[in-house]
Amino acid sequence: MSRLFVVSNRVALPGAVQAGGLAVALHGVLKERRGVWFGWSGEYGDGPSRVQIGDGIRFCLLDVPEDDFEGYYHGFANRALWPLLHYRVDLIHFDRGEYARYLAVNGYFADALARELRGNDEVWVHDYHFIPLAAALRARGLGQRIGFFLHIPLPSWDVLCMLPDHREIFSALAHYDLVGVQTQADADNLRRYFDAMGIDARECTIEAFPIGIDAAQVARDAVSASGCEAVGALRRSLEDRRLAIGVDRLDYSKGLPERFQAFGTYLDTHPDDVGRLTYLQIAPPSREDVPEYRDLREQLERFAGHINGRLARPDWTPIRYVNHCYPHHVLAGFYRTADVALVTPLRDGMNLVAKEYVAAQDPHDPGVLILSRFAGAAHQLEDALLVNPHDIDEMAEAIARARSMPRAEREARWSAMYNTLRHSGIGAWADGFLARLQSPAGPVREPAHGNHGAVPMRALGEGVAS
Ligand code: GDG
Repeated sequence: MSRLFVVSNRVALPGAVQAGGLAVALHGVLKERRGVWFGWSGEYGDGPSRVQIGDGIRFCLLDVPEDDFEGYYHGFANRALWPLLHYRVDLIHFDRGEYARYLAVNGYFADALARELRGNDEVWVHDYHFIPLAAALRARGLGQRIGFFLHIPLPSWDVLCMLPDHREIFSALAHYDLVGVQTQADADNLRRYFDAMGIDARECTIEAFPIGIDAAQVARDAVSASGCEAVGALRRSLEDRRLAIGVDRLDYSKGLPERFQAFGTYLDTHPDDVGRLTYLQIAPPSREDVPEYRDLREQLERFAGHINGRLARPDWTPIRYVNHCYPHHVLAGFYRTADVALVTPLRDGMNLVAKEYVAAQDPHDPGVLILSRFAGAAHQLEDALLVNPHDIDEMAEAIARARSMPRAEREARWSAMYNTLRHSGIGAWADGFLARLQSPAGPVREPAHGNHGAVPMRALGEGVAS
């Protein structure tokens, strides 16, 4: 039986507090397939990989030298690729030294994987941290089937071209047997990029696999969370006021400053709701070592302070801005408490919060989802109130519409969306991707040394960490 290897920047060890739907789904397929999960150990160093076994899964944890990790993770992955792939070309910080470290880290992972892979094992690589990994494995003579899933957007080809050395970077994707993306539009964008650049990607299947959630589990959590202290405390604190909620990592792709402004505009234009509608924004900090994230945090503190200072009353604060992280089941209870969800990223691969909010609602009195047109989820949740997150007035009007929406309309919209979620769950997503990886549409790749483009094998750190 072939084994499955999953590679991601971080692994979800059994019992991790924050284990979400994706971790649960990957644990499921790894257990079934005698799987191995590769990822960074969280430690700096250059020793051999450490193996840990738990929940029937073998975890291979790699230490990475600190300088390499800085260049790879805080540098190229999160200051060049992340903004580029989210259309924030104004925020791209490209540094060839950091790019070299990104390639070197991919080389370390390729060396460690090459020591383990046998026969018809399969590899499933996750996200933008590992774009060149298949090319690095091919350079080491490995012909196994390798799939890649990009969790974040894939912009149009001319945006990709704005990154220096883009051809070298993105042609590496053609070394995968299967590239999965979140939406059909993302798949079209990659195909067009390959065409425009003249990259031979005939052996690479490109397909959309929209990631889902375990909707029934979220619904159960939302009901049982009523007994949870944090949810009870939130409900008591609201008294008879209504709640709007946002839950996002503190990231500039999530459109938080625009959302805060839209809430302020809504209160300015709907004074009846001043003192009656509270907006809870949960925003745990992320990537705090990246300067753009520190700037965003300061900006949001100013915006929240300004709106609260202008509109708060002695007994009411319009925006409750919380930089803490909550476990999934508590979030499910918060979602169910809220009459309105504000999910307005400027760009998002999918956005699982939108789906979780829908799944957590009371079917007999559901809340209203306000959703950015530029989240992958908007391609599936067409019955949300879809908005342009750059249009503050449109978002404010959507809040007004949500607040006055009759129950029958809320129910009809909710049941259409919940139905979609039930038929596109996280388990089906993983199974669909792996089934496609096993039976590709295109020709089968010759083992070893296929070179599809301009990725220099030297740069991929061949043999760097033997
Ligand atoms: C990337 C892409 C794509 C748990 N506690 C907290 C919290 N969680 C969970 C949420 C949700 C997940 O984190 C956040 O997922 P999103 O999809 O909303 O966003 P990203 O983190 O940017 O994820 C995205 C996803 O990968 C999967 O492919 O959908 O487009 O960017 O499950 O329940 N989230 C927050 N606070 C908590 O306390 N913010």
